[in-house]
Amino acid sequence: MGKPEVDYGLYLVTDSTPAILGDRNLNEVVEASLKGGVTIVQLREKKGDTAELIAKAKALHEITKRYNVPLLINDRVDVALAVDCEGIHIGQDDMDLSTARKLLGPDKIIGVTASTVDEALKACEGGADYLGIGTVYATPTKTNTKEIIGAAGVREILGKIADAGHKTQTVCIGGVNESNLQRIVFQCAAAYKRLDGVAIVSAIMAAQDPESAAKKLLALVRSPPAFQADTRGKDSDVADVKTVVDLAPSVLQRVHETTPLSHNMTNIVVQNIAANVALAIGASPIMAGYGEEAPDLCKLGGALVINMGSVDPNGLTNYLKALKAYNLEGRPVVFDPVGQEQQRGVDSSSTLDASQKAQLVRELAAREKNVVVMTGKTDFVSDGVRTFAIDNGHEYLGMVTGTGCTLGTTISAAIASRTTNRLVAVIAAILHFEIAAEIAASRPEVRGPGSFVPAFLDELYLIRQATASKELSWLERAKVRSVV
Ligand code: 3NM
Repeated sequence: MGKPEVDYGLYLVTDSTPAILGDRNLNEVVEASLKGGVTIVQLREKKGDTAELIAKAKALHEITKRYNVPLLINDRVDVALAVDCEGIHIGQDDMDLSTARKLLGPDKIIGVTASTVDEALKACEGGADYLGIGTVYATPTKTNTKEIIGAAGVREILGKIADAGHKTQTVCIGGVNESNLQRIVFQCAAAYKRLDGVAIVSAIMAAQDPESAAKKLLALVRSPPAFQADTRGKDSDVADVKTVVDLAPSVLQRVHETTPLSHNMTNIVVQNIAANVALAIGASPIMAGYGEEAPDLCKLGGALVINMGSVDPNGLTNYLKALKAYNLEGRPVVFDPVGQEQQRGVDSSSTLDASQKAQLVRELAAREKNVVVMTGKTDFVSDGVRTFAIDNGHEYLGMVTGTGCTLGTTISAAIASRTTNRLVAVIAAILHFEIAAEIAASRPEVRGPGSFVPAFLDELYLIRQATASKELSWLERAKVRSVV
């Protein structure tokens, strides 16, 4: 007979507790989810007599068979044997894998829970068909979980499995729902291995309409997230400084021509200057802090700036709504974690040397699959593959509150107008911003931070105008280096 081909895409784990199932009928809820497209089902019952459990499993198996979807039983090998369903799922405290395999034979599916690299490798070596990796996020559905490992923990496990040459399939579990599914799958992916699916309890079992919940979740599993659209472009392998610098004017010109929306959710200190900077560089600023507006604003082809300075709980709720909207729409976001350094214990930006900063930025960019910028006397920019250092700018930028934050606004306009090859767009924005500061600071009438601000706005504007008419002498000041 052989083992069936299994699609782990949308893996439903049942839960009959009142908190999840309420007063509904288990079989009806599972059948609705099968109609919605669930690809595999695990019956997970932590209570009940054996006879009762076998009866439940038998009835459920009749249903899953009609949909040609495998049914696995959590923990109970005896129940799986009794109903001759397709397999079992075992946790680390359940029967060991080799005994389970002996009892079930080679053709049954056996899945194993793993929350560490060691557990995962052992299960792969022992012949598990798939791993349930978790707990990704804390979940009220199961509170006695061993470890919350986050997407980073899942990614580490996937990486080590791939390094060891295992082809074992994988799903993740814990806190997965409609709003975070695509991000989790994206963030969990290691270089050579990605998840084959997601395992879900409450987002289906507790849904008002399990069929439509499953349908939506399956669509999210099957399609690449909008935010994963090509962000690196044809010239993504551009690594030499000259080409990167030569591409900068095209970015400024596009901002000038397209007037992209720069949606700023920024701190109270910066609002005014950020709006003025946006206008000077040719973007269209909106300082809309109300999250309910974001689903409309994100459709206007712009980018969002989230600046964490002076945030409060209410602001955070609004930020999250806006982030969700921009992610769903696949529009770019600049996240500026102002003032987070000390809380994270890496007020390191001042204590790290240049090569450590470059490494930190590159590793963070690779981990987050994003472009990361660390500003300072020397700025470091990386997309995880290419890393550049920029030595432009002026100390007055650090003496006027809010100017640093407006670099985020400048970057937002650049990445809104050039969504392919974001690294090039970000570097162009930094050069525009910092060279404008240098030129402004050297003006005779600028005698300190106060007179610097209007001169800086002027120079941002003048560089934009010059670039639009192909006058590029400002760019000769660019001090960009490639760092490895
Ligand atoms: N196992 P929800 S977490 C059944 O970490 C289960 O092994 C977990 O529920 C593990 O999808 C979990 O509602 C519950 O968050 C997942």
